[in-house]
Amino acid sequence: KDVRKDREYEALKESLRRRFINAAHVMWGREINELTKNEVYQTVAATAKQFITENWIKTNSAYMERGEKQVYYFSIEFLLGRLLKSNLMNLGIQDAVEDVLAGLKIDLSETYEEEPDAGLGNGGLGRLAACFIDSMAAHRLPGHGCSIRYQYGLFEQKIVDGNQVEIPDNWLKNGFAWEYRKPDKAIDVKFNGNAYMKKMDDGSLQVVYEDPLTVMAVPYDVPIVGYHNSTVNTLRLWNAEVNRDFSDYGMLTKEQRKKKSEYREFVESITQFLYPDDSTYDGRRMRLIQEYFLVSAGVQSIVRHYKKAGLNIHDFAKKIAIHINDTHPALCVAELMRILVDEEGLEWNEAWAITKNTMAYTNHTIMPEALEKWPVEMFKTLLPRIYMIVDEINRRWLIDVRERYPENEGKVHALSIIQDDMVHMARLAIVGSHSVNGVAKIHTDILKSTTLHDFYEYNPRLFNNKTNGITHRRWLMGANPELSALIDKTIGSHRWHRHPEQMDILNDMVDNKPFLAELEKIKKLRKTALAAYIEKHNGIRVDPDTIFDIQVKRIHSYKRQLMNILHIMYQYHRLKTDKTFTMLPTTYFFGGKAAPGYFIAKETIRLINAVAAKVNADPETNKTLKVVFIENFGVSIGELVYPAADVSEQISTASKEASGTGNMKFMMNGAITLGTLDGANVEIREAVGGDANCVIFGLKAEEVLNYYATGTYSAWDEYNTDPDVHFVVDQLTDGTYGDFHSLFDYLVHENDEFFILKDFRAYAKAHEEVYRRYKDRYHWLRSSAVNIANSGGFSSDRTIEEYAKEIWQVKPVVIG
Ligand code: DL6
Repeated sequence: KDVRKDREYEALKESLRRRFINAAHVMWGREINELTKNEVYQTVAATAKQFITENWIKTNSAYMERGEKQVYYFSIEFLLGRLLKSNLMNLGIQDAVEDVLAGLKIDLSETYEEEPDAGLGNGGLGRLAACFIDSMAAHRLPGHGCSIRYQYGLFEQKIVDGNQVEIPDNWLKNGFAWEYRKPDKAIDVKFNGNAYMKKMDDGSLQVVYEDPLTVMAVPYDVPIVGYHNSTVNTLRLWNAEVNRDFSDYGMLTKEQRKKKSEYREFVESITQFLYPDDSTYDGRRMRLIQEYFLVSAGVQSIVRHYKKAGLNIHDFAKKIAIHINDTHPALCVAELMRILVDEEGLEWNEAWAITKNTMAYTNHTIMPEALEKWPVEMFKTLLPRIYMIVDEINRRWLIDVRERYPENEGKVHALSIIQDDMVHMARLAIVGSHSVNGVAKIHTDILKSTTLHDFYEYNPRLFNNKTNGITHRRWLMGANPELSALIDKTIGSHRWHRHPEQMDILNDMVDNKPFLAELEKIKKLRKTALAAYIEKHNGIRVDPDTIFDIQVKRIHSYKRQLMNILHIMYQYHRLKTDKTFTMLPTTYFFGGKAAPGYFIAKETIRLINAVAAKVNADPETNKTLKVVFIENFGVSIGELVYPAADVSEQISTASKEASGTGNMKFMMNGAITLGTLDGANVEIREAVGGDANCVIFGLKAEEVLNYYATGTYSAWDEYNTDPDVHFVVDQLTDGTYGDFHSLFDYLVHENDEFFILKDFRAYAKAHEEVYRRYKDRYHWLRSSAVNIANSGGFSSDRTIEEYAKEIWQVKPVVIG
């Protein structure tokens, strides 16, 4: 059997070698040894695509022929990162490609570095969407992504003199190796103009939509490869282009030319940036344009494909599920109604039943500023027909509400989709869906009891929880191959690759000293790799024998990077002034981007870098305490960072982090969570058997919500009652690190909206607890092993199975 396997492997290598050399000839007209590194990367991708496309074609025809229900996951963000490594892994040819390239004196791991991160998202929400499409393909589910092909991804972050500077992320400059442009599948999307109902001769009413501005949406399809199966699903990214009848300028007058070029400029701006500047009216309007562009192109193309398959429009909801990922694609509700009523001629009631049964919505935040709403005037001008539909949905909905709550205009106010001249997108998504879910147990509970309480009370059955997950293939098998190999060896099988919950077999090994020793070695290896990266990129030497305490995520006040750095300032002060103070040598890492217009977040970055500069330069203490800000944190750097952590900082103000997913990536790689009882931390704590294997501190969600409700929190009192807090906060203005009046005022005079001062003392104690545990090497490693063993439930494979069964009712389709 082994001989046969060897032969098969040799044959695979030979076929890969031929395909690779052939691809180089076709693409570049040159020999391999003449290619640049980037050309090598593109050639390896082209070689992989030869395997992928065969299965892609098979998958698409199977879906078309068998007519099984399909899911479309609409998300304005898909934070894919790089695809070469995961595609090779999913195809099962990673080792063979590595061997073939080595034979040609090419290093595959260097080749990976040539791929730009597809940064079509800004954080957890977009990365979740990327994990979900990976898991759908791995589970053979007919599930596709639908998003925008932004010309520029999330900005590249540079740190200049301690400050964040944003550089446009021109990720497409060398092309995107994985996309396929499909101009024949383009869709017209209409904006502006005039819409009204016209009475016809027979007395019926007909919609008229005059003088719209038409934009052509061209799909770029990206294959999404299933893990060791033949499924290849599709992520469809829409690009805005000038319309087909956009003729050349030759015959036009000056005025007409000007109009044409303004039109071109407008169209091209639609898919230019991931985040239009939302501090201006025009920026916000552009975001609404993007949302409708995505929704209209996506839903129209689904209906067109559906009809092409010969299916009956009345059965639409039996065959199609559309997922609304956060409020950005909420207009899917109105767009499907438009198509069903205006184009397919269905009665309103039937169209509404189909729409509701098709749509499902996920809420990802309770932060009020992220619950989108649009001024009626902006909405109506931009989307006149869609506004009429939303208005009618709301009119009918409020009839039901008033019937249910007679004489209760308070309820009408709380539930109305259009209220105070604003269109509320979450409300539209809820009213138009058959399922509303939160992303962690505590988050769903808060939605029910607080944020969406009125909707929950109206229809409790609508609400359900689906705790987030991450793909263990990227975040463990890909990012930490040594740990993955140790798990294979220890469990004695690869079955956990497909069934990550089987990692719980490792619970039998958590007291096994040789196993723990191997775990320790692997952690050291990963810490050394991160240290080498930091030395190269930051010029800072860090010692892998110190504790690696890491907080990487978007910089946001509620995530409380500020509390972390204040605590480091406190430790530094104690080290310098108090001979009795002891701590274990620690390297603190921060990484994350601040929104360009978010002043406090940018000030926090500036403070972290100011503290780092001072502390790292102090020979008296820098063996014990170092601080590193990792520039331009994103998916690929994350793959290096998560496996290297000893301590995972998850310190958001309780109730504010809907779930978090970084917490899961750290846990799966054996870091111990130091966190509040917020988001999925609560379930991580449960999974590892309570406080023995994580360190929990701080205010509970009920306490936080109670402070908000009663307005009884006083940061001023905290500042004045705890001398350590007082001292460290004063350092923001006394010149120790520079001038940070901004942060001082935010904490002391603007009442510290995320309870940093209140939780400071408990946070400091939690660090002492970490040191106490870390000193006991055996118990620390045991905890690390317990975290790994119980992380399988946080794989997005589990999450996706729940969505498939409980929300979408879709089943796997076996290809091949
Ligand atoms: O559900 C994915 C992710 C959660 O893990 C984070 O806790 C949550 O903050 C994030 N939500 C958003 C929504 N927009 N905002 N703010 O990004 O979703």
